[in-house]
This record gives sequence, structure tokens and C-alpha cells, in this order.
Amino acid sequence: MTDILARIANCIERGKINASSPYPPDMLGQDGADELTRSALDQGLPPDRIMSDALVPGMRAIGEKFSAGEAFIPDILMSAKAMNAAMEHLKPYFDSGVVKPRGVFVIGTVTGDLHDIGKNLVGMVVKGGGWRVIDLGVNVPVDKFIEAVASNPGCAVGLSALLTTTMSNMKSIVEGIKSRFPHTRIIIGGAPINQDYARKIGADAYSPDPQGAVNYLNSAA
Ligand code: B1M
Repeated sequence: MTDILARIANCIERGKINASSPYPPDMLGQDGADELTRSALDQGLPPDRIMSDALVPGMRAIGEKFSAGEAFIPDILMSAKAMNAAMEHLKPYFDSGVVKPRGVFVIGTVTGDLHDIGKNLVGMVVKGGGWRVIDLGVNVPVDKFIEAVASNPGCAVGLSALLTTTMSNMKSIVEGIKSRFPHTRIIIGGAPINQDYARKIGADAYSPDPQGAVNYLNSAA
């Protein structure tokens, strides 16, 4: 990895957005993901390489720390902000098709459930893993998931639920999607969910945390 890519990855991992951002204190005054990504592009580094060798490893590093209990929600939020600052520079290349996302990931919190903090974290980390994320929001019924899968052939789907009363809605959503699009990969998660439950309702995977979701998506992409 070139020096500048390593520096961008470090900024993403540490949540250093730009030169004027005060966080983290030990990087005060230094360039952040914003300036370094601009300068990497100006140096002629290909945007897909900046994505794969800087943004993705930076988000992976913070995702793994979070899984290991060595980083916390605010750390992920700062990393996502730094990643978004870098993405602003790469966005035109994604929009023009020069850089292709790894795939499309449709995510939502299931019918009856309004909890979205965990779902949003998963979306951010998956986006940082190089995927295009379509966030359907909360209280999402089966029809809305099916519509999104129909409009994005080959996409993977993520379902989140935080209530023991709404986790049962995952079953009908998985069945609804699979009956129309049997090859759609579906991963589920949320505090009351476990591997057994995923298997029982016919979901393809379960992850207890955002990084596990990225690892699953990448493993089968
Ligand atoms: Co609610 N709530 N809540 N709540 N709430 C819980 C979940 C609860 C455990 C609190 C309690 O009683 N101790 C309890 C559920 C009990 C149960 O079902 N057995 C509960 C309840 C009962 C309720 C209401 C019914 C309360 C009421 O009105 N009487 C109500 C329901 C509303 C509804 O949804 N219809 C309600 C409402 C709310 C608020 C709106 C006030 C608010 C949500 C705000 C929001 O999300 N925008 C809220 C909150 C904040 C909580 C707690 C305190 C925190 C949840 C959270 O955000 N955790 C929660 C108690 C607790 O957990 N301490 C509680 C942090 C988040 C990062 O974790 O979402 O688990 P989590 O996500 C993790 C993993 O699970 C995983 O990755 C994330 C990061 O590691 N993950 C995935 C999540 N989705 C994934 C998807 C994947 C993979 C991994 O792949 C697709």
C-alpha cells in the first residue's frame, strides 16, 4: 500500500474527517480523509484502488475492533463520517461507472419495529466495505423488500429486528422474498436474533455485528 493510501485508511479507522476537525485530538491539524483522498486522486491514483486499498481496509479495521469490543458506537460513527468525506471525492467515479460497487445491499428494519441504530451501523459498515447500500428505513413490510429486490436484480438483503415481538415478522419477509426471488441472499441480525433462528426461518446468514455482515457478503459475492 502506498503511504498516502495507508494514511487515508488510518484516517478512516481513527475517524479523522478533515484538517479542521478536532477529533481525534492526537491528529489535530493534520490532513484528514477529505484532503488526503483529494490529493491521492490528484496524484493519479485510481479511484477503485483508493476505495479497495484505503477506505475498505479502514472501515474493516474499525469494524473488527467493534466486533472485538475494542471500539464503540461513537468510533464507528466518526469512521463513517470520515469515509463519507472521502466518498464525496470518489462519488463522481461511482456515478459514471468508472468504479463499480461490490454489489447492492438492501437493508431495513422489519414491520412493526422502529429501532434503527443498529441497522444504520450495519449500513455504514457495509457501505465502507464497497457495497452500494439501499436503506429502506424502519417498519418495512415484505412488499417493500420485494419491490427493492425486483428493482435491483442480484442484490443481497439485510433484515434487522430488535423486539421479540417483531423478530417473528422476519419469517414472513424471508418467505415472501424467497418465494419470488429464491436465489436472493438474506442476512439477519439484531439483539434477539441468533444463528438458530436464522436457520429456522430460512435466512442464509446471521451476524451479531456489522463486520460479520460485510464478511458474509464479501465471502459469497
Ligand atoms: Co426499544 N426496546 N422499544 N427503543 N430499545 C429495546 C430493544 C429493549 C430491549 C429495552 C428493554 O426493555 N430492556 C426492549 C425490547 C424487549 C423485547 O423485545 N424483549 C424495547 C422495547 C420494549 C421498546 C418499546 C416496545 C417500548 C414501548 O414503547 N413500550 C418500543 C417499540 C417501538 C417499536 O419499535 N415499535 C421501543 C422504542 C424505542 C425507542 C424509539 C425509544 C428507541 C429506538 C430509537 C432508534 O432506534 N432510533 C429505543 C431504544 C434506543 C432501545 C435500546 C435502549 C437500545 C437499542 C439500540 O439502539 N442498541 C434497547 C435496549 C438495549 O439494547 N439496551 C431497546 C444499540 C444498537 C447498536 O444495537 O440494535 O442491537 P443493536 O444492533 C447491533 C447488533 O444487534 C447488530 O449490529 C448492531 C451493532 O453491533 N445488528 C445487526 C443489528 N441489526 C443487524 C442486522 C444485520 C447484522 C447485524 O444484518 C442485516
